[in-house]
Amino acid sequence: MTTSSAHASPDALPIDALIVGAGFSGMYMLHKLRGLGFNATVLEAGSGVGGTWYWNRYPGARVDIQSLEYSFGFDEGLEQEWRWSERYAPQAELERYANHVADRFDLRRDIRFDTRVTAAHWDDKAQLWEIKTEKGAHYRARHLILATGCLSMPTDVTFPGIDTFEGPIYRTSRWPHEGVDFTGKRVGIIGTGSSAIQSIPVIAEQAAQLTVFQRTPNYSMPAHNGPIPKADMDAWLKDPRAYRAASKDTGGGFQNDGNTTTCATETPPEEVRAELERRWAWGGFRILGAFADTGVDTEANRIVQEFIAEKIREQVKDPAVADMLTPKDHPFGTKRPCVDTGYYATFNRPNVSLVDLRAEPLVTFTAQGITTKAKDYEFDAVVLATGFDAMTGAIDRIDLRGRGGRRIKEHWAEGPRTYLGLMVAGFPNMFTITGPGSPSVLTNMINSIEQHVEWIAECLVSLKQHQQTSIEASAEAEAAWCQQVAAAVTPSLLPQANSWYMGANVPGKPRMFMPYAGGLNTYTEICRQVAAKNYEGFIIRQGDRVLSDSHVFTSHPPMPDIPAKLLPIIVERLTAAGLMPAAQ
Ligand code: NA7
Repeated sequence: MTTSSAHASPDALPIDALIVGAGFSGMYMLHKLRGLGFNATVLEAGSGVGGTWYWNRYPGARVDIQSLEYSFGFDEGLEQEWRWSERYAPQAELERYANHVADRFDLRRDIRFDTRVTAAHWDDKAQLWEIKTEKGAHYRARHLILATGCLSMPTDVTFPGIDTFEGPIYRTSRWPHEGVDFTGKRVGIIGTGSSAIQSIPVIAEQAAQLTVFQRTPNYSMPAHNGPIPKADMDAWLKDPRAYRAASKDTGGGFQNDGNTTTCATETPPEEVRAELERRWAWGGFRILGAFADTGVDTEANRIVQEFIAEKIREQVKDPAVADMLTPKDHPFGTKRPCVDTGYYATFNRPNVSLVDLRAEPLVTFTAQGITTKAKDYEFDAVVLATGFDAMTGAIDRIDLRGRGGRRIKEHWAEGPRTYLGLMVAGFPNMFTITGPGSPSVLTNMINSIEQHVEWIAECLVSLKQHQQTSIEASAEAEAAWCQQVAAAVTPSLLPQANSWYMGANVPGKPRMFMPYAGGLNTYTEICRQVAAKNYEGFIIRQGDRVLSDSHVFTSHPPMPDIPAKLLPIIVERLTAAGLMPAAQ
């Protein structure tokens, strides 16, 4: 291993780590490794840093976790010199923040922009990864770190006749850098997920006419964006370290006033109502944590569903439109809820209309617009807000081969299998940051990223100190972890929705709940235990020689406190899924 931070170039001597992606995870990974004396290079497909916040520059794009917490905590100087302008920072501010981080830590000299990785093959003889880029460059690295993002690869969704449309078609996730002026234009938008829900109110203010094509309505809560709440700002200013520690010590990786003891179904209705109102008024995700049973018990969940349906009716004047906007096919919180600014009220505007694609399916694009079973619509421009091949999409598209040439796509044919969401059996020295099997998208991503980066860095230091050349998840530990991932989600209502968490939005993608639903705090403790037990469940080698081959995974999270009412439901679901031995 080399210890200098020398400028790495293609075809040069092997580097310690090749990092794919210069979003928040790739940037912090680079900074962390450099500080520990490793040399690392980042390859980034885009022309700038920021990942999600580089690509998703559609109108209205902003973060849905309060910026005070959705920001790096690894450097106190950085923390002190940056002030967010509002509760939920817009994309441009987040991109500025990413650039500020890159400048402050002089990251760019080790990032190659406009460089897409197309292949990475493990060379068992050399104990190295051989990496190729779209432009034909070639790198060799001891470790391959996939910082490729969970929502970075748009789905391949297309529509009949789409090429015949004569106007421009914009994808929210690939928005032009120069922006788009919709003034006076007739615009159609397909999709009503988070990207659409954020962009619709902004596009509606500009466009002459906006037609929203909805297949499935989503739950959305008001952001109530504005200045950072005084109580949060004061707590943070008093002791940023303590504030961050408190955020990290939660299931979601952010402070959400989560209630883990009181059940909505055991609380007087007027008190339930008051609590939901209080959280709705606070805004964002806070309503998710109102009661301990809404994520598990159908009846409790229905109380929140009805509360939100009422809020939609209050905001949307036309009862038929309000009804169309009300979700009916999935429990609240089983798809990632949206956080909006004026979404529902936008449908009161005379220039906005809603089309229910279930009632009148889209038949084809035409030169002038879109034809549904009911009508021809004419547009000057169309926006596709149709989502992502989440969690595995960016990894799947790399020709990734591990030991014996085994392809990742083969290994993941029935769904992504990992150990701790960090490593994959048969793919030595390859790490995923916020990969499938880790809490990632169910949490504040930045806190999850910091935890992963720090765990990986510590692991690389340990290998170096002991002159070990490779680490790899054992197949047994991977299988055991997959069981824990399944066991963490099965008691909840989460598997009941056709969500991107389940891979359900991509035709042919295996159905499997991909993130770990046991909570960031629990997960962090498991990862800590695994490392402390000499990397339990990992096979560590020095060249061909196996130095440590713990195949087992014995670390278990502490049992959370669960209200007694929920225990029978949980046991029944785990038993039905074969994840708990049936009672004798
Ligand atoms: P989402 O949440 O996956 O939303 C995609 C939307 O596009 C959703 O409403 C889909 O309807 C719709 N869609 C997808 N394909 C089609 C077709 N073929 N026809 C009609 N409508 C379609 O992606 P976003 O980018 O909005 O948000 C992703 C995450 O980013 C979000 O959860 C936040 O965490 C941030 P469907 O529901 O499939 O019927």
